[in-house]
Amino acid sequence: MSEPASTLEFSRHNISALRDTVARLVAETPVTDIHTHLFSPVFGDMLLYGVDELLTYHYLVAEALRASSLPYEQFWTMEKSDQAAFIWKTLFVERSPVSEAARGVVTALSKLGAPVASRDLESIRAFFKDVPVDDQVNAVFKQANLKSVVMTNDPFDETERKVWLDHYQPDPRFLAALRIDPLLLNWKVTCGLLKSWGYETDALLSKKSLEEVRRFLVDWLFRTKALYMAVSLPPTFTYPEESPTATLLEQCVLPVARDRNLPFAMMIGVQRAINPNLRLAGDGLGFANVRSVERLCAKFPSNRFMVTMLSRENQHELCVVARKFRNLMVFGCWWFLNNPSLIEEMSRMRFELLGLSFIPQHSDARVLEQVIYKWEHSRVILAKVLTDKYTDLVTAGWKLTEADIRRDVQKLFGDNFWEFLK
Ligand code: FIX
Ligand code: ZN
Repeated sequence: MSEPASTLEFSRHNISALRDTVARLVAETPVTDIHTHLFSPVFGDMLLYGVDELLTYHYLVAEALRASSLPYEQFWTMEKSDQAAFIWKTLFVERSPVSEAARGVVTALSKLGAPVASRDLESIRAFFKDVPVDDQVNAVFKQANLKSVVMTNDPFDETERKVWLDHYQPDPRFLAALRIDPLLLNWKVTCGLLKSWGYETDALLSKKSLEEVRRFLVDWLFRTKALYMAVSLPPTFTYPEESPTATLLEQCVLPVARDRNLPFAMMIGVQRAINPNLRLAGDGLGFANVRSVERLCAKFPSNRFMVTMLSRENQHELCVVARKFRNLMVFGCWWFLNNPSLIEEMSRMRFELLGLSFIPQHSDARVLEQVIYKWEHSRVILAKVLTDKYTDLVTAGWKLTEADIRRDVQKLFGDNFWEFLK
């Protein structure tokens, strides 16, 4: 029998009780993590986990190579375990791991009970040795208090494609999203690939070609049961424009999304490979054009758009556009914004402009154990900001109950997402 909801009412006279209740409910409420690069165990080695994967996360690769004079090429010739040892030495032994990604490793390892205070990588490795992947998934999901995660599923990735075609088995903890960057951003190459898979496509985007792209999308949405389609777009993304991207968006992606009642997620602002020597760690960001988002929301009112942007300077304008278009759901503090100072700034602005009608965070986790720190760190900040907003509210004379807070947090941590999918 679950505890009856507390009848405790909050006012300006019991703010400390309010703070404690918000912190407890934010910690207790399971999360649907709507964008990750995790994979269910059926995808085999595509699911990254363990301390060496945590240490060789591309965020830490960039930070470690910046803090050292090791030649890039020498790093890339190292075995992963040697790369991890180099990063541990550089960022955790020779200096304090104060960056968000480095502190995250400490949080994740500590929460799982690993001897991180020893600063001894070998004893940390020993702690995780031979832990079965399913046990690790269970332990991590429990520790992070996750209901489910949404994967990033790329039908153009040969390894992943094979799993979907040969032996995929659903796992309710790992839901799918269909990622279509190569279709939208590299049509010249992708049209040949689709043709090799039996779709009658050509470079000129003929009527038949567009029909076949729609068939491809329907095939893969059916195969993956994807909750949404997604793309990561450069800062230069503009709509409308005369381009294969705009044509494919208008003629294929958005019509199929409408027909299948699916949102389309746009992650806008990544400047790929500004330092190619860093490989996956070499991406940067740029200020993007929010008017393009506005125009898509206005022109396609029957489509729903989930949008996150990478530049801090785009955030306020994006919130204002979201105020005007209820088919726009703002989500997450993406990548270089996933730092306490910016999560706090963005969340305050979003509560003040959008109330509770946004999705405050996603993890973007690439390594299983990262969800522990990405959600632990964000929950602390969201609880702090939400407490401040509730304090302002009760100070203005509103009466707030625990049931109100529970409802609001459930919206932020999953209900807003699931409602937006309906
Ligand atoms: O496009 C994306 O999904 C980005 O999140 C990734 O490309 C990026 O490497 C990442 O994982 C950022 O957190
Ligand atoms: Zn991502």
